[in-house]
Amino acid sequence: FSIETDLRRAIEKEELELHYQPIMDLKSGRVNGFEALARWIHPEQGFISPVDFIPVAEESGLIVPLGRWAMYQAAMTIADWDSQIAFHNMGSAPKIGHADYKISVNLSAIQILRDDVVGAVRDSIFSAGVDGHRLMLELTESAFIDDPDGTLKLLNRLKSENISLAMDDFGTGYSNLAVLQKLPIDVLKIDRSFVTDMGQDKEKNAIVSTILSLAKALDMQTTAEGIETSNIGCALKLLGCTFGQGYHYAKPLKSDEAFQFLSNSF
Ligand code: G
Ligand code: G
Ligand code: MN
Ligand code: NA
Repeated sequence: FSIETDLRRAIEKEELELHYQPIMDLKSGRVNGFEALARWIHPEQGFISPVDFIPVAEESGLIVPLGRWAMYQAAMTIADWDSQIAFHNMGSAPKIGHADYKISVNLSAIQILRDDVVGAVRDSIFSAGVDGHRLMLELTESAFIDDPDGTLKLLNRLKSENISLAMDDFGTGYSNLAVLQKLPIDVLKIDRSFVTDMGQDKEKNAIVSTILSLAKALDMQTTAEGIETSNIGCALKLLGCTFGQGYHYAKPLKSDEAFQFLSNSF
């Protein structure tokens, strides 16, 4: 069996689905949004992890249709959940959900080089009829290695479409602070390798505190990834981290479970 051949078919036949991991506003305790994570249920092989198929998609160029599919799916999900919430809240039953959550989609560095990302994003938000700021794109520092000027231009064009932007896995890559200062990034996502055991590890705790101060100086919000205990969540809230994501709140959820989670967060 070949991942590449089967992945081409999987994208056409809709064997892929997006799961959604809640991202919490640490101050209010409400859901701020969800990170969309691709899942592949292969008819014979069963579950295949994105850790295995995303690299193949990147090498083969299939990341372009896969990335477009993910953006479109995420935008349609926002439209679907919005209309379910609006419909429910017209009635007299207790209100559910809230109107301004975001869904974020991971963007691979190769997509930036090979696809017209602005065109793809425009198609998605236009088809779904949702405002650009509801869709967040997560990119990693590696996107700046091959073409820093092109990537900066792309981010500025996305921002002029009102798209929300996050820097993913921050702290693990090539952190050029001079470049970071120029980027129209809304959120810095602190990599989970620093967060998960910051309780037992003074150095990791210091790294997280430093990233939080840096983000504050640059007027960016922050998301800590990989929060697995309530103690770490509380500590991060006290340190001024804006958002939190991790198994302590929820793992990535199927679409209907994610909608339930949102409904319960009024
Ligand atoms: O849940 P987790 O095992 O899902 O994800 C593993 C990795 O796969 C993460 O680094 C995540 O960023 C990446 N990933 C998941 N879905 C997508 C996607 O739709 N596009 C890209 N480019 N990466 C994804
Ligand atoms: O690389 P990126 O940050 O896009 O990928 C997120 C990855 O982290 C996904 O594989 C997701 O399933 C995983 N993840 C999310 N929350 C936790 C957590 O609390 N602990 C661990 N170990 N992994 C997590
Ligand atoms: Mn991510
Ligand atoms: Na990450």
